[in-house]
Amino acid sequence: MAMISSKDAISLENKYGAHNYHPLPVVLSKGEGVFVWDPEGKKYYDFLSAYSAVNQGHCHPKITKALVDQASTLTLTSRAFYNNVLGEYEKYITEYFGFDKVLPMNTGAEGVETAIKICRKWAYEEKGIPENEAQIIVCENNFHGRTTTVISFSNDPDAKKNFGPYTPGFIKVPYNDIDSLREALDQPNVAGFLVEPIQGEAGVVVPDDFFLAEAAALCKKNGVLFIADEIQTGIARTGALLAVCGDCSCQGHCERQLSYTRPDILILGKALSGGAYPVSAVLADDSIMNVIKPGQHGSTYGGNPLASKVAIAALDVVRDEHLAQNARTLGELFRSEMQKLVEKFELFVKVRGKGLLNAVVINDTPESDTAWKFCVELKNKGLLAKPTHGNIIRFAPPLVMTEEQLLDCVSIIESTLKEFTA
Ligand code: IF1
Repeated sequence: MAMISSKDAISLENKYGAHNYHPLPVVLSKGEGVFVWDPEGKKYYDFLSAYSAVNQGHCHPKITKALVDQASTLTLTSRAFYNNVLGEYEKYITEYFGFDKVLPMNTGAEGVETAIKICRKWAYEEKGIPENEAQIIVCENNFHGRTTTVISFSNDPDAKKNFGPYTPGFIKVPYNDIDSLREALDQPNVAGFLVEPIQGEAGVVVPDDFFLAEAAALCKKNGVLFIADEIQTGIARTGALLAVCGDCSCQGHCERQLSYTRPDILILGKALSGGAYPVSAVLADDSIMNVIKPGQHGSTYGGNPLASKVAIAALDVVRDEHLAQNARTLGELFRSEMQKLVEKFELFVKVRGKGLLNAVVINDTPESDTAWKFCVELKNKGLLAKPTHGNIIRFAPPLVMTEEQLLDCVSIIESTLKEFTA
């Protein structure tokens, strides 16, 4: 069968698919490393990385091999029975990140929901908070997924409106505001603090250097669980194995703990599988994880042999190819190149980010379509990126990018700026 054209692919989606997205007008039919192609054969740099799920690059051969080999052996047993891969994966990932136990799930939102349930159960059974009174502190402009409990504590009208009634039990504080957090922790029945180490969807908002460490210390002092949502910032994206690793670059197997803010509960997703299969994970020590007893939580696909083999391969690649180090080095180069464009062109107001999770603020209002139009021009020149909110463009290539490829992308961005008229 001849490959479908971009035009036909788009019209099929419009006719038969729910309109829950407004994609950039480009159709992808092949991916390899930092590149993707459309059905007409045009080649693009992928500067979104499927929202940081393909940190290892598209169709990484080692991950694909793990997927294919296991797919023709045993894909799913359910947890009604044991399988010969899950235990190996659980040992591997808990040693990799330094926690006693892992609860395997599939999507990021399921990981966040799982962490919320564990935190609440711990609060009632270990901390002695009265049942159904647990409060979890979250930050303004958070993004933790799209299930009804998670959007209950969103303040983004698009994510929240007309999906009520909402789940109670959440207290909102401004992001990167230690005083507000300290105040919120004085409220009764606080069980946990759920936070993105860098706010992705809010526009790659990087907190002050001390924020996460001080927040974790305040939580410890108040007997509240520090819950890090590293679904987007984790797996080497920000130039360390985890964003909470700060400047430490131990590439996993954390021995040095130089500037590491250890969460009580760590949530992973996206690049945990390198984009090959939905895999998420919640990690914690026994004193917390053991509140979950048989039959109290789970999922049909959670911890399946296919996901386990894919995740092992994906984490191997992160360590073996030193992706955190590469993200750190290339990220510094990218931000310094973008800063030159900020100084040279009115359209670029500011660049911010960490590692290869960066964003540029565009000189127009969040309601304008200038950022969108700029991304369409970038696409025409062979670079795919997408605005987050209105006037902020996220730039997040796969972490396997070379310096030469990065500089090629910088020149695409610069030539687009030269020719762009809003
Ligand atoms: C979309 C962006 C949004 C996440 C964090 C949990 C989840 C995500 C920090 C849930 C997912 C995705 C979802 C996708 C677009 C993308 C995203 F920030 F990455 F750009 F939406 F904010 N925690 N982020 O970033 O994980 O259930 O999706 O596996 O919904 O449009 P998921």
